[in-house]
Parts: sequence; structure tokens; C-alpha cells
Amino acid sequence: RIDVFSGTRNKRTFIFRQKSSSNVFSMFEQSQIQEFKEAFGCIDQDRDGVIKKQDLKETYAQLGKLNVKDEELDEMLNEGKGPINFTVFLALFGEKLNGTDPEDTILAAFKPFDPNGTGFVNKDEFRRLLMNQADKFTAEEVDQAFALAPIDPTGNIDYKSLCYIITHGDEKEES
Ligand SMILES: [Ca+2]
Repeated sequence: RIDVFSGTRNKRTFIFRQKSSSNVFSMFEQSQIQEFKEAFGCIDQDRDGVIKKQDLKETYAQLGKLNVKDEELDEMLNEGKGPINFTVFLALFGEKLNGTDPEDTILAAFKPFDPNGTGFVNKDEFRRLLMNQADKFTAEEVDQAFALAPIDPTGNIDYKSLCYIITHGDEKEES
């Protein structure tokens, strides 16, 4: 059995560094990684640490889908460009979730500032929020964000629009 967290990890991480310039494990919260690990364990039916066609077939069968085509399974497996161990699995999900998840996270972070769900927050509170999040913004970066922000004359920010700009803007920089 392959232990993805010891022997093979450094090698895989290196491959993904080259590919996306960031460590796939750093893209997720510890709790998310735990959830992915459980999902991986469910799919890896024979528990050899790698997802193969037979694993997918059995997983689909358990979900009641018995007529999945071989080509569809091949396509999924080919996405990994190699054996799908947990690190590769995480990277595949990471690519799919990257860009949407940070947006949800930011929107969720705004909720306490917007109890009535108006979609607007005061810009001074917004500045505090950005500078205290996990991905701390500097004052300069906040000013840059404000330059993009739709702000009304009373100083309220349309944060839903702004979250979109921030998260999708980041995506552009990475590629
Ligand atoms: Ca397997």
C-alpha cells in the first residue's frame, strides 16, 4: 500500500509545483483535506491507494449507475495524467474548486457585517475585514481593491460584485 503522505509526497508535490507553481495541499483548509481523504477512501474500493477504473466502476455501481461507459471512465482517469493517488486526486479537485471556493469564503466572511443580507457593507468595516482575514491584505492592497469597488455616495460597498472582481482577478494573475 502506498502512503501518499510519506514516501511519494515530496515527489508529487514537486510535480505540482512545476505545474501550478503552488503546493496543492496549501490550497485547502485542513478540514477540507480531511473530507477529500474520506471521499478518496470511498472511491478507492480495493484500498491500494490508487484510483483505477475498477474502483470507479464499483463506486458508480454503489451509487446505482451501472451503465457508465468505459470511455467516460478513461477520460476521468486521464485527467490525472498518471496514477491517481490522493495527491493527484486533491489536485484534480483543486483545479475545479479553485476560483469558486475563495469567493464563497469571502462572501461568508461578509455575512456578520451584513446581517440583513442587503449585499452592501460599510467601506470602513470592509477595510478591517480584508486586513484581518487569513490572506491578510495590506493597506495598499485595500486601496487597490477600493479603486475597483462599486461604492455608493453613503460609503457602502457592493461586496458581492467586489468579491467577484477580487477572486476572478486573482485567477488571472495565477495563469
Ligand atoms: Ca484502488
